Amino acid sequence: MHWQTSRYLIDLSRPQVMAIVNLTPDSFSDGGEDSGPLEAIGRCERLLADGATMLDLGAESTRPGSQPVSVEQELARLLPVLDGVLSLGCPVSIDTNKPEVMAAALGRGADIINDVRALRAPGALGVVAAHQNCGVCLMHMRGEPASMQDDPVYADVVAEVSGFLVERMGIVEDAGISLGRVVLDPGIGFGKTPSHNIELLRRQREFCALGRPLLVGWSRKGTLGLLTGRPVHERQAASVAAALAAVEAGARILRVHDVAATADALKVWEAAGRLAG
Ligand code: HH2
Repeated sequence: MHWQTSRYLIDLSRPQVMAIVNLTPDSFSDGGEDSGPLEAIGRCERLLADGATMLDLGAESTRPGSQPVSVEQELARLLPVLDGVLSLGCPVSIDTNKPEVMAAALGRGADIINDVRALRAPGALGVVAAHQNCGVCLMHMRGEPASMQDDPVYADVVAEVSGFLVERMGIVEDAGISLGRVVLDPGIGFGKTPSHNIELLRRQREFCALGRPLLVGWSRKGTLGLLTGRPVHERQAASVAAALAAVEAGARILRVHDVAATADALKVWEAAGRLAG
């Protein structure tokens, strides 16, 4: 299975490590690490050396309770880093839900739009459709980041998330975006309780059956804190375990903070698969 993006046709026969690069002062687990664009670009180089196969740049936090930032602020954080990483030889994804930011980033050469709103913001669909071949990640989110964790209720979380993703695939295809450009994400922690998140992992194969590759982001999230009793910076082992469980259940792209640990774990997982096979 492949993923068409602006500059790269990504082969997903092996799981890919998408490195999270938060350019925000308020991200829930790694905000404020970089003091400027040059430091952020240097961090991206290290993430690639550690085994990342793509970068996901985000300049607006979407953690539970976070507040939106203006287009100008998001672009001011994003574009200097984007310009610096486009020459690093890997697909560059932009984590944004604003059509203006999507248009500017795609105009500069970004490969992928990773949208936690699945192109639902007015104008977003048109921006991505107007681009010939950029990739897009459609993620499920119930509600808004500011309030999405206020007691979300589902009759069957897997069925409802699947239904949403199928509907979004139909809408993007009708807008002229071929499905070869699309990957799907159940949106761990976005309007879901810990038991919903665990159910999404237990029954993850049902999302694989939707016909497009699955991207998942378990890294350092609250459900892992609940399972282990650990604060956000002590969730590396839990994050790697969740990533491997997701790969075992068919996920093909892992959105992670702890790149080296995840890449090492994948090497062992792949070797074990070869031995077993
Ligand atoms: N999670 C976050 C942000 N973007 N995109 C996708 N496709 N899937 C996810 O699970 C996902 C995402 C939240 O995590 P993080 O980037 O670490 O935090 P913040 O939004 O505070 O920057």
